[in-house]
Amino acid sequence: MNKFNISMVCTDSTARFGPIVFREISAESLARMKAIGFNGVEINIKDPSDINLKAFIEMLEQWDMPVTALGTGRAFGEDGLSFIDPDPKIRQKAVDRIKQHVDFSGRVGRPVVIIGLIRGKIFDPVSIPRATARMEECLVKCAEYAREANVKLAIEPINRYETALINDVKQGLELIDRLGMDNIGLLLDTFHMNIEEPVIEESIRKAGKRIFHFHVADSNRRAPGYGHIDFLPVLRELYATGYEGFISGELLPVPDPETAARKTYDFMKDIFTAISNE
Ligand code: LER
Ligand code: MN
Repeated sequence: MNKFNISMVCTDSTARFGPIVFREISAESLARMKAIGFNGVEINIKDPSDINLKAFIEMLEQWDMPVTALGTGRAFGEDGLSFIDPDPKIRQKAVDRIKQHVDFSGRVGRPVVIIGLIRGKIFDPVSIPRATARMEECLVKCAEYAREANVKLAIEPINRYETALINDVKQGLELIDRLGMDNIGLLLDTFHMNIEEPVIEESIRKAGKRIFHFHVADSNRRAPGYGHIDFLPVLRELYATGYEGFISGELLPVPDPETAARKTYDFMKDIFTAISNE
């Protein structure tokens, strides 16, 4: 059995995206995570050029906290950049922003770069084929650039209430097959899977080695243990694929950030221990 690798998403105070516990990228946040037991940090930033890279790297080294993934959705949520925008200039800006994340990844240990809502929000079924073509064109540009930098991209299937583009593992795997690039895989998120997957464990098995990163939240997007997802078989299946990456908490800071973080760590650690002893 592998090591218990667990991280939490961390963003800055200007973020509009709700389900994040640590809302300041600071030594204090890293110290709080570390004290609970987390051994990595996932960073969600709008624009990598907002970050003082030298100070950031020093802080990570000081706390011995690797970056486990780079979230990119704020470029859509706050700057309106997406792979399916009708304006080709906006699509190019979205690709350029992902390239910046790839460069940033190259400086901080090559964590995966997440392709979440930057692919774009769409609900009208008639528009899906054209949107898919635009998304794929942008994805290929990003993946080619990332391949040169030895960085992986992780596409996250996102539930139908946020977009109609890539809702489940099946669609994610089909997309990856169509693009035929080795450095594109999946980020699976238990919150979305609980809504979209027929059987979560089966979908994890099918995704197998294509799982590049893993988000956890319970069915209500609270810390694991506060909802109805049965995490024991889910994690058992994840580890059975040979996954050695991080489990990363992306969830609501309720009832308060400290309790949500502790609950995530304690609950997942108990499950990891139970699986290790099987
Ligand atoms: C981001 O990782 C996520 O899970 C989505 O809900 C973003 O909209
Ligand atoms: Mn997620």
